[in-house]
Amino acid sequence: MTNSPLSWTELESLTDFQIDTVNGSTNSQARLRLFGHDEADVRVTLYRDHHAWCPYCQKIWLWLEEKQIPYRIEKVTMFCYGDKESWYKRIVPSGMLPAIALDGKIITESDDILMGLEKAFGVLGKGMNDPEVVPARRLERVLFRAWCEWLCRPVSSAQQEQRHRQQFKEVMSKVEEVLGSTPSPYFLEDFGTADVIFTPYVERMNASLYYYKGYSMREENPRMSDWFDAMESRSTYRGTQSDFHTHVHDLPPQMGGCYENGEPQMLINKEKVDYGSWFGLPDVTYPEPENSRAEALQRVIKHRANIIKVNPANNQLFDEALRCALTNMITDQVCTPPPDSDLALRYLRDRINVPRDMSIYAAKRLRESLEKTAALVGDRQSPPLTVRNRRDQDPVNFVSHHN
Ligand SMILES: N[C@@H](CCC(=O)N[C@@H](CS)C(=O)NCC(=O)O)C(=O)O
Repeated sequence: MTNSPLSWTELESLTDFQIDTVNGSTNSQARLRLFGHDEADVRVTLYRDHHAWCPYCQKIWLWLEEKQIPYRIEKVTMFCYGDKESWYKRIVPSGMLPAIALDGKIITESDDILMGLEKAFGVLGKGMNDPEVVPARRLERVLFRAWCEWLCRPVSSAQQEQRHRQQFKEVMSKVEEVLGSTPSPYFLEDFGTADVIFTPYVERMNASLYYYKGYSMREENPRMSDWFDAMESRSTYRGTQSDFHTHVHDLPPQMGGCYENGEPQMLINKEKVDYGSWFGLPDVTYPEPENSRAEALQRVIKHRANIIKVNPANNQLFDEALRCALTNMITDQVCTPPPDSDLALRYLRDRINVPRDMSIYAAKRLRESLEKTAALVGDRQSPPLTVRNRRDQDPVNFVSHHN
């Protein structure tokens, strides 16, 4: 039997999800992080991008969270999804991210930022210039280049594609060796700077190679898999962690293109990431928290006016369709949306952004209900997400104050 959708007020009564953005665990909504300190203790402002797509920003974000340094966050638009704020260009004329203000002094370049932070607050485990960290940093860049070579260059033959895959796998086996050289799952004996340095790009490699190349980095490399599991045991990492869907569609404009190889496994993986099921993808392995649905519901309710406004469908039609999907997500009842609302529901399904909007499992739950609800009235897919820019995600539609 089919039910009518709950009202917004009824939906609101079904979620009690809330977080303390300032003193609670790592989250992407915070504008201020205190870790129990006074606001007067804040010496650092981190300038990072609105969507948490910038890998170099993630590096600094994770470091500050691990060290529990009180800091402020100012969010800036990346060129690929909107216009750079003029106030930021006055501070950093190139517009590049990340940057920090440390005691009022601006530092750019993520490695220089980390060294500046180390000088002010001490190292995280072993520091940037430690003789054990330096080779790990170098290896990260070698892996990065092998990844770019494979993912971001069009090839003219299957042999060339094979060569790029082989080159990447060779570097990966060195990474496996380093990870296996200590009893801990981390790069060195203990968690530290080396792990923070590797985090942003291995997360993006795992997503993009699965989707564009049919290569499952986390599943094919046991030490890497242990490393991801260990990272996911840290609430700091969980708070910054993105998912496959977000990454595979945020990378093309940032990287200047990502190339599919069209192989059978790749086609299977792509289908899963784009159309579901999102459960069971090797983007996360810790168990789903009990409140994932409540989180998704609370986040949509909070931003519902803007979510409805930016959707191409008629507002009234989408309002009802969205409530149907949320009703289904939170009550498990089937709720048929208005006719022709399938495209509108899938438009949102394709634009949930992790961790900006919600955490990884909450996003999976929401995508699943949007898709299930859409499928009740149609099988139309909205046009593929654009690859040259993501102006469909311009934060001006969501942010009302100065930044
Ligand atoms: N070498 C720099 C690279 C930083 C970088 O490439 N930042 C990109 C984003 S990940 C950027 O700011 N691009 C300009 C933009 O997208 O607006 C660092 O380590 O900080």
